[in-house]
Amino acid sequence: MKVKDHVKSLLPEWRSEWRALVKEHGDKKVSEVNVKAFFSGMRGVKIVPCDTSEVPPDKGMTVRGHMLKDIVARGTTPEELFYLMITGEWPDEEGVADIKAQFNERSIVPDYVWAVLDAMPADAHPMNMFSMGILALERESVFRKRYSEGMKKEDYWDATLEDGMDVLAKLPAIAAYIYRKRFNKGPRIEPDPNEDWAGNYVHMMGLGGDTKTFKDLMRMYLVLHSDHEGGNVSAHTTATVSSALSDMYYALSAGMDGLAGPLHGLANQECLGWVLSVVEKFNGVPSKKELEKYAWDTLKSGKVIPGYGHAVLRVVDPRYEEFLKWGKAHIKNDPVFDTVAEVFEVVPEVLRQVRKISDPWPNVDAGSGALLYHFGLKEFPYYTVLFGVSRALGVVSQAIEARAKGYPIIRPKSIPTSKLKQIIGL
Ligand code: CMX
Repeated sequence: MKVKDHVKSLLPEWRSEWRALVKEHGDKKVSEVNVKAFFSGMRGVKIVPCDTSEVPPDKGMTVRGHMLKDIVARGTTPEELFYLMITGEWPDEEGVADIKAQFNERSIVPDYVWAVLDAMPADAHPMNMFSMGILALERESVFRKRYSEGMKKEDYWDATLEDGMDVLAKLPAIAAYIYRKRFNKGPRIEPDPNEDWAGNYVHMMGLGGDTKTFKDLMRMYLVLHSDHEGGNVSAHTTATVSSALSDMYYALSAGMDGLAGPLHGLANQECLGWVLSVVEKFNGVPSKKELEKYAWDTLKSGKVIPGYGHAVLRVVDPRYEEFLKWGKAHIKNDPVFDTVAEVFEVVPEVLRQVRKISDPWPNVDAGSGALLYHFGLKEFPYYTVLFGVSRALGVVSQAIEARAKGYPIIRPKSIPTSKLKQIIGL
C-alpha cells in the first residue's frame, strides 16, 4: 500500500486512542519529577509520546518493536525503515516502490538553495551549511501555503507528509553538494534516477574506490542513525518546533542545529579526532597500557571521551555493535579501525572507575567514523551531516505522526529556583 493511503487508514484509530486515554485515565501518573531530575535536563522523566522507536536502557533502540540487530540482519533499506517508522508496518512491494518513486520525483533542489550555499564562507561548518540549506528550502513548504489558505486541522498531516517527503528527497543532494563544495571536490554531481536514496547520496558525493561496498555501508549507516525515541535533543527540538505548526523545514533545521552539538551528533566527528590523535601519538595501534593512560590523561584534562556514555543507555549501544561487526567483516589491517576495536576493550573499564559516569559503554558515535575514514571519507567535520541525513528520517516520521494524531503544542512549565525551594519546603 502507498504510504499516504496507509497513514489515511490509520487516522481514525490514531486520533481516538490518545484522546480516550486522556479522557478515561487523565489523572493517572506516568512519571515523577524529583529535584535531581529537575536540575538534570529532565533526565528519565517521561514527558512526551513517541511511537516510531523506543530506547530501553538495558536493550538499546527498537523500531516499532523490532530489535535493531533483526532490522540490520534483514538488510532493511532507509526507504523501508521510513515506511515502518511512519506506519508501524513493513512496506509491501507497492509501499517500497512508492517511497522510492517519490524520493526520486521530488529530488530536484531549486537553484536558489545552491546560491545560498555558494554564498557561505569557505570555512563554514558543514552542519551550519546543512541547516541553512534546509531552511532556505522553506519557501517550498506546502504546509505553510495551505495553512495560509485556511487548511483544516484534520488535514495538517497530509501537508506535513508532503513537506516531509519533499525535504527527505532533497537531503542527499544538498548534503552531497556541501561535501563537494566545502572540501573542494569539484562541481556538483546530478542525481542518478536509477539509484536508491543511499546509493544516490554516495553517487553525488563522487567518492572513488569501492563505492559498491560503501553504498552498502551507507544503507546500514542511514538506518542505524535514523531515530532514537523522542527525548533526545534533535528529536525533541524538531517535535517542539513542529508542534507550534512551524512547517517541516523550520522544524528539521532546528533539530539539525541541536544535532550539531558536541554532546549529541557532533560526537562522531570528535570521536574520530580522538582516535586519530591516539594513532598519531603511538604511531599506530597502541598497547592496552598506553591506551589506558591516554584515556586517563584525557579525563584528567577535563575533557570527555567522545563516543562513550549515554543519557539513557546502560549497555553497549546495539548501533555500535552493528558497526563493529560490519568493520570486522570488511576491514583488515587498518590501524584506525583496529584502534577503535581496542578502545572498546580498554575505555569502559577506565570510565567504570569514574563514579559520576552513569554509562561506561560506547554509543553510536564510537565506531562509525573509522568505517567512513577507511573508505576515503576522511573529512571528519562532515560526519555529522551524514548523521543528520539519517536522523531526518526519524524526526520527520515523528512530526508526521504527531500532526496526524493531532497532538497539541508542546509547552511544559518552568519555575524560578525560589519557587522550587518553596515547593520542597525550604
Ligand atoms: N567521558 C568523560 N566524562 C563523561 C563521559 C565520557 N564519555 N560520559 C559522562 N561523563 C561525565 C559527564 O560529563 C558528567 O560530568 P559532570 O557531572 O562533571 O558534568 C558525569 O559524567 C555524569 O554524566 P552521565 O550522567 O553519565 O551522562 P549524561 O546523561 O549527563 O550525558 C552524554 C550523556 C552522552 C552527554 C555523556 O555521556 C557524554 O558527554 N559523552 C561523550 C560525548 C558523546 O559521546 N556524545 C554522543 C551521545 C550520543 C548522541 O547523542 O549522539
